[in-house]
Amino acid sequence: MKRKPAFDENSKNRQLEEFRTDDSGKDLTTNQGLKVSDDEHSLKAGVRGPTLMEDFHFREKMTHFDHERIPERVVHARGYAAHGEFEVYESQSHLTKAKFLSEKGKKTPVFVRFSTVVGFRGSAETVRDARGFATKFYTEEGNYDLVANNIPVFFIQDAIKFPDLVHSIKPEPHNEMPQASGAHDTFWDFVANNQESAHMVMWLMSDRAVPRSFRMMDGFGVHAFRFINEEGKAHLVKFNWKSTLGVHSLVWDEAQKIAGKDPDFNRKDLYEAIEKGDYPEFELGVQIIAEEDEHKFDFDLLDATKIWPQEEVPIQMIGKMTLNRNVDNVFAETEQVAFHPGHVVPGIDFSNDPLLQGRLFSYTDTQLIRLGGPNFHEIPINRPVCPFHNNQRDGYNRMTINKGQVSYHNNSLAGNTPSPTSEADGGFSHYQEKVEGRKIRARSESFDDHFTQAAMFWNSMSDPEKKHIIEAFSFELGKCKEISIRKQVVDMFANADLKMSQQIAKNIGVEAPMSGVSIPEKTSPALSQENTIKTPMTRKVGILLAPDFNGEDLKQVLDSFKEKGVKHEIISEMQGILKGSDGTEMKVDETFSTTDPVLYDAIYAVGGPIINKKFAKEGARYIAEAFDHYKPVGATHEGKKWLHNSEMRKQPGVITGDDMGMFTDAFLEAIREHRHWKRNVG
Ligand code: HDD
Repeated sequence: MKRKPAFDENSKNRQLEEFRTDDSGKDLTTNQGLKVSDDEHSLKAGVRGPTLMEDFHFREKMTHFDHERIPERVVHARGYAAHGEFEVYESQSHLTKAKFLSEKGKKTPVFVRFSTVVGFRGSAETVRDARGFATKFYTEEGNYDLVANNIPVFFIQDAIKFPDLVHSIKPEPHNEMPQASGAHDTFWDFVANNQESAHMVMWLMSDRAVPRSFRMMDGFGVHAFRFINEEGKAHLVKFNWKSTLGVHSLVWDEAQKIAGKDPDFNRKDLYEAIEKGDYPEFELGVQIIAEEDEHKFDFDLLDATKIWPQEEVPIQMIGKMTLNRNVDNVFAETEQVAFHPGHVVPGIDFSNDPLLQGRLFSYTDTQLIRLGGPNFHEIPINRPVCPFHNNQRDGYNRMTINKGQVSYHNNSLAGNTPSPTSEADGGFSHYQEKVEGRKIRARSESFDDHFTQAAMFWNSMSDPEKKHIIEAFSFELGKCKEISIRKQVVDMFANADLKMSQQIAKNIGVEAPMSGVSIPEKTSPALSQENTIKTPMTRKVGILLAPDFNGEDLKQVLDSFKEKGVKHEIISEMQGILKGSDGTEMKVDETFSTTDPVLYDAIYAVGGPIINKKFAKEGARYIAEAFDHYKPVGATHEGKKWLHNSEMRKQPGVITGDDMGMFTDAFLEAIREHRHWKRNVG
């Protein structure tokens, strides 16, 4: 695939260029620069004799290889990243003095890493899990990291419980199973016995936890942060990334099958979209609450298990991020990037959210073991684009050659430099919030309500979304061996919705709860994916094509696809070129053995007059599977024969027809809809 020219004239890209190296076309050397004459054979005493210790080339090559791996991230090990830029719509200087937000049209280079949370580095990507959405802004005032997830709340309220949460959801220690999944006893035992998790678990059981694409999910900074403007006025702020493609998901059966058919499904989607120039875009929205309004809500703003419903606290869009360049080397960039919610710039500060406060310790600490010492900020991907100077020295892998005698403060030998900068001149100064209290290990009572927003989430879902949540709970709890755990969980979620928990109880064979706490009925329509942006842009259609197809008609459909930004792949029985009845030639992209209906957003069956039994069987399978996953199904020409029966043709999102103009319009509309939940899937 040919790489498109991307925006490359930005400060981070220029900096990275200094570190790039291209080995192709060069002489093979050792790391000492010595040209190597043979890379095939170790040095031996005789052709059949033992290898000699003297073979420095062998030793160097093997030693390097033996040390190629580093510890994977303790969470978010499986991830994929891309470069891009962020552009501000209007100056936000009334809210924050952060320079990268203070000028209309200002562009800042960014690096974004998406991830699953639970699975190991090699695990499948379409598992049920939260997704990480971490962004590093390389600003002129230093790196600002917005380390977000695609779910706006978290499992726990206090960071001290993070190791417990993660121990419970990771594979169980005695048998290291299951991989990349919460569907096991210890996780649900944790949930039932730590009921602050209720709201997050509702999200985790929803379609949000099986995103169709990293490009089609939102991101949330979760905590309340602070914006501080030049006058020193503070506002509490929550950050929201909104995908311009909307929020779309897989269905669970499909997600599980993709995990086997293409464990790289999400990264491939991101990589290919960027290579094709379909740059993913996310708008950055902020929710702002004046400090004096902190106590005006029926939830605590410092509680990370609560959203600020956008109907109550509207989201103001302040800029857009475009991801437009893939990495050159996944290890050097994606694996070595080190995010930290504590990487802030003047104008952005923390709240006292106890989850955030604990995170401020954990992230640097984890990089010390993962990246091998305190100099990870010197790794090219982590370097700020502005200069950095201080008296820190030495340590493993120090790259900088600090000149001079002085590495302490205060000093006279270097004129007391490097010297601090006053706040007025851009030095970071912590917001002087007045705090008082006793030292105490306790949580505010205002953190006690665990179910109002869990119930609000449920109440805000459409019927298909509710059905999926019940199915997800039933799957996950059905995998728990301990009946007592199943029972504790349904009793717990009776507090979110009694009928929901009764249905789950029935599905998993435990006694249904008879009552839950009574909660004021609230909804937030923005939570339902039914109300998301819908567009056919970048959707991928699998086209089933056989020899002697109608070339003219196909061309008409493909032209309309192109116009609407819909992608396609030609699927047939064998690789090579297919000839249409009018001589049109189409290259086959995939065969029935190299791809699968679960890997497409829609299936379009065209066929051709000459079809053998195997083709007909596969055609019917592709259609049936797409149909069962509520995807758009289009069929024209001989392709119509593979629709099971006339009943199927009447179902929503199943488009057939002989008038290609009408067919294409209807099919594109069906693709735009994403899934057709009203379909009768038997
Ligand atoms: Fe975390 C990684 C997001 C709570 C401790 N976290 C990590 C990543 C993301 C998040 C996106 C991957 C970054 C990357 O791609 O390299 N984490 C969150 C969000 C949280 C959250 C949105 C709740 C609001 N995390 C959280 C807590 C703690 C941690 C409460 C510990 C007190 N997180 C870590 C970590 C990781 C991490 C162990 C593992 C790898 C890393 O940091 O660099 O330090």
